[in-house]
Amino acid sequence: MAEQYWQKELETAPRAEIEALQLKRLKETVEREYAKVPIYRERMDSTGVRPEDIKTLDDIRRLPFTVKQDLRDTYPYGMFAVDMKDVVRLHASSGTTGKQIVVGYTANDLSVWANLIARQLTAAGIGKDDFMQVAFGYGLFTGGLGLHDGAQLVGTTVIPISTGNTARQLTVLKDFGATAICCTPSYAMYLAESAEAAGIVGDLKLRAGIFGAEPWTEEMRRQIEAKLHIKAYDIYGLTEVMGPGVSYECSCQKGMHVNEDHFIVEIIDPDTCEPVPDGEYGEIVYTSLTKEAFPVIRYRTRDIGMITREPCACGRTFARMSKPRGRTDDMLIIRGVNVFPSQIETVLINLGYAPNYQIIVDRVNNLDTFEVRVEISDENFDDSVAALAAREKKITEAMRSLLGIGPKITLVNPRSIARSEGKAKRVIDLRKLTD
Ligand code: DLL
Repeated sequence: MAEQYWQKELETAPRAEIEALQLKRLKETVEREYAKVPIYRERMDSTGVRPEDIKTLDDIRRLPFTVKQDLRDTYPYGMFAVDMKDVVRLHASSGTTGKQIVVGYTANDLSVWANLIARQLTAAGIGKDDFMQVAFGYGLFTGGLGLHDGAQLVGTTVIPISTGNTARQLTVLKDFGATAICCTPSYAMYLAESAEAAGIVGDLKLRAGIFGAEPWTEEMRRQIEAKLHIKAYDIYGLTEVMGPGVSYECSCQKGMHVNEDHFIVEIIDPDTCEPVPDGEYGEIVYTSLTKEAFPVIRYRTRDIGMITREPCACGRTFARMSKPRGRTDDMLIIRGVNVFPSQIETVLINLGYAPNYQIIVDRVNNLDTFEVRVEISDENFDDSVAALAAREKKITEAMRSLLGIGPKITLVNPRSIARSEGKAKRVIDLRKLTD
């Protein structure tokens, strides 16, 4: 029965109850980690904090942060808190920003994870009657198996297609009658364009999509929803903290509910590491409260977002996290101006372009150059050179008024920007090669 994954009493509990549960679990987790993970014990000893010093939730601030480098330094199993014989599965990050990291799960961890995905699917109205196409990558990436286990738990008919082969994805979507799909939002956009081109959108039974694993804007959500005639839900997570399902959207689509019975979220100023008030942007930090094999204390995600603890119209009282605006390491500093790819995307979609773009930054004679390549649609393909130049100018000006800096815009042919089956690569920063 799907209803069992809607834990009304817990998910709508008064904040004081949620926080009491968090404090109890925080104390347990800190004790366990102090006893079992040398790096946590050494850090706590060196700052003079002991597990018994955690008396209130605010005392979390006394605990040291964990960063990705710690996971690399202890690679592969140095931060595991259980004996390897109790670890039943491993996953790993893609390693695109350096050496890969590996994380593990006990049977109980997998069960908690599947339950949290089931909670999310239930909130999105996905259950027994649904056919869910899991087009996230399987294997070491957490997306495929993470969504798979939760979808199976709520009793959907799971279609474990994994990534790639767009023609086959479309055939399966249509012939197997998928009612829900999960993948990256950029791949959803590509599937939508391909379904339009094949003229099969009207034959699809899709009604919901679960998308995440990369930043995407509200504008992009609306485009995907309109093209595929579905409701698109955001899901957030990261390998180090669990995988997908750390937070998720309900049908209000007003931020992602953090699964606060299993995680504590904090927002900090990335420079000073001081807490940032609710409603203000900062770096998102997560502490796991129940994970056995790979617990984390104050993990700095490098994602930029904000949280609110105001109750949601759905009745849930778990804190909500904004869509991450990007990562601290995605933020481009161009001629001294901070630029997030999501800002570029917003301007493009508001001007009627599809979110198919690439940002190219370089340094020539010590000056940053800033170019955005934007795909035109088939309808605009025949525009005259003068009309295209006018379009480019209009985009440059719109970006200048938002960012304070105007990129060179180059309109490129339809479908000429490479599509990704997983996370989209939006930025090419050539300065990193020349620095
Ligand atoms: O991307 C886990 C995942 C799989 C999440 C499927 C959602 C769906 P990693 O490969 O470790 O794990 O990448 C984690 O991706 O720190 C964010 O920068 C980004 N990210 C994940 N979800 C979202 C989202 C998976 N909904 C990194 N919006 C995170 C924006 C996201 N960025």
